Amino acid sequence: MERYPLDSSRRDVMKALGAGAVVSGLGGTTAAQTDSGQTDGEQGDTPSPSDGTGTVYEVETLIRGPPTNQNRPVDFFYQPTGLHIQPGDVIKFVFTTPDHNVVSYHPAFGMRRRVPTGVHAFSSPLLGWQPRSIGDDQIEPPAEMGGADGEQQDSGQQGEGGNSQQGGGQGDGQGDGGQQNGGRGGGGPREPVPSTWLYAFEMSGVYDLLCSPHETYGMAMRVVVGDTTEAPFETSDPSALPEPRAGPVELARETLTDPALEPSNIVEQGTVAWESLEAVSGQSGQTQG
Ligand SMILES: [Cu+2]
Repeated sequence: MERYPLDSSRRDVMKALGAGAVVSGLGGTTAAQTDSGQTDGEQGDTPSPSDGTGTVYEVETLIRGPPTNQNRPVDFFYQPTGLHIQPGDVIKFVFTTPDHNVVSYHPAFGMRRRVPTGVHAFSSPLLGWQPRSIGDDQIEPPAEMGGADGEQQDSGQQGEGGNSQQGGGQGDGQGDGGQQNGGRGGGGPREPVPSTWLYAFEMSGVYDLLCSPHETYGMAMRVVVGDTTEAPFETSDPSALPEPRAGPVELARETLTDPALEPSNIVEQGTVAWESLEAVSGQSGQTQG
């Protein structure tokens, strides 16, 4: 897990706020509060990485084949899939592979609440790369997705987002955030520049997050903020979850009830990698549909 010194985290937050869409996506609990909050007036007391004064953690959106479950074309996942942070810390979502988002399980979205009571609904825009990964005239999904570690770079789809279908929120969210990550070379084929999105977790508790396009493929994650490992919702028994319609649906149920994502285990481990999930490592043989 990468950590950033406080100064750099402040810069990131400011940058994201400048992008505009982030503000509207954040609702009440904004990164701005983190930025304006604890950092000033604390001279002389250098914050340590774990004291919750705005430490920035990175979570990547990844795609990797072959799939660890036959009911998905490839694995779509957040890395890490479980993360323990402190109140006031920020997660910087880096869209290393494109076309994902970050959404809270919240009644406002028609789902049963899986974030602490009092937390407003929040969602990132659908984010990805500049240039876009999928041509606007493409109909079928890519035959081969992933090869996770940046291999998409030579897929040759430089799509030239010229007359794009919808600017919408997506356009706003991109831009700024990503530029720091990728060298904008001159000349040759343009390399994808991942977008980034930040969210500050102010309230202690267990947060379940999903990617709307890939929830059915299991793309979900859990953040434990502070030392509250008691979740008011089911975390370990798929059969005790509410109606799938209220979420989590399909393979996200498997992800979020995996023993590796038990809140107490996340707190103990600090970070839980996708590969640590039983459903992924195959220990439990859950891969037959
Ligand atoms: Cu996704």
